[in-house]
Amino acid sequence: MGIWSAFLTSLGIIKRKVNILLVGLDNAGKSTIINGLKLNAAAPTEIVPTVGFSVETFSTQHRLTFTVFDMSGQGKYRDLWEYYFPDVEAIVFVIDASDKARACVARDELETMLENKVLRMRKIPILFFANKMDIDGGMTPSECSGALGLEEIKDRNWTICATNGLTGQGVSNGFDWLAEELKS
Ligand SMILES: Nc1nc2c(ncn2[C@@H]2O[C@H](COP(=O)(O)OP(=O)(O)OP(=O)(O)O)[C@@H](O)[C@H]2O)c(=O)[nH]1
Ligand SMILES: [Mg+2]
Repeated sequence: MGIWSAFLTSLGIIKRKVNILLVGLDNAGKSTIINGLKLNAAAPTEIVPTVGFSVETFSTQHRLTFTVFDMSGQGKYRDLWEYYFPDVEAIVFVIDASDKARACVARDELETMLENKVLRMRKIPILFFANKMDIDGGMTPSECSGALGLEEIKDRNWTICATNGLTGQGVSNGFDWLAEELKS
């Protein structure tokens, strides 16, 4: 960012742009959550499994413009996630709270991610969404946290919020937290 842009951003005249990486297993609800944040989301869009990745941009009331790299969670595409680690300021990791059977797979993917050389050097925050809170019998955020071993993450800031991707409930709480983290 040039000096002039930095000055205008500091005055709140232009919004600061931040890159966010959106990851999690396939079917977790990543694209659904992001679609709900887009301005034109009033028109229902059919969400299909993401192939590779897609890029979405949206603004919030936090004077930030988020560019979100919405990654596919399918096994064959998960290797793509790491290519974005050097260029993002935060990670959003979506957990399907109703999918207890695959919580261990999500934990493995999270551990692999946290062991990555670039991420070990970059202490960027991670926002976890315990999504599909509307489904009965699903895990609570604290159960998700236990299943994925989140309490073991000591080297960076993180939080977990319960969300409903279909209604957007809980999503703004998460982005409020992220905006606070990104202030500095
Ligand atoms: N009941 C319920 N269904 C949800 C919720 N969020 C997403 N879904 C559904 O979950 C399915 C998968 O959603 P996607 O947004 O495509 O999931 P994704 O994480 O982007 O999946 P990939 O692109 O394959 O990695 C869709 O049928 C959504 O309608 C939720 O909070 N509750
Ligand atoms: Mg998707």
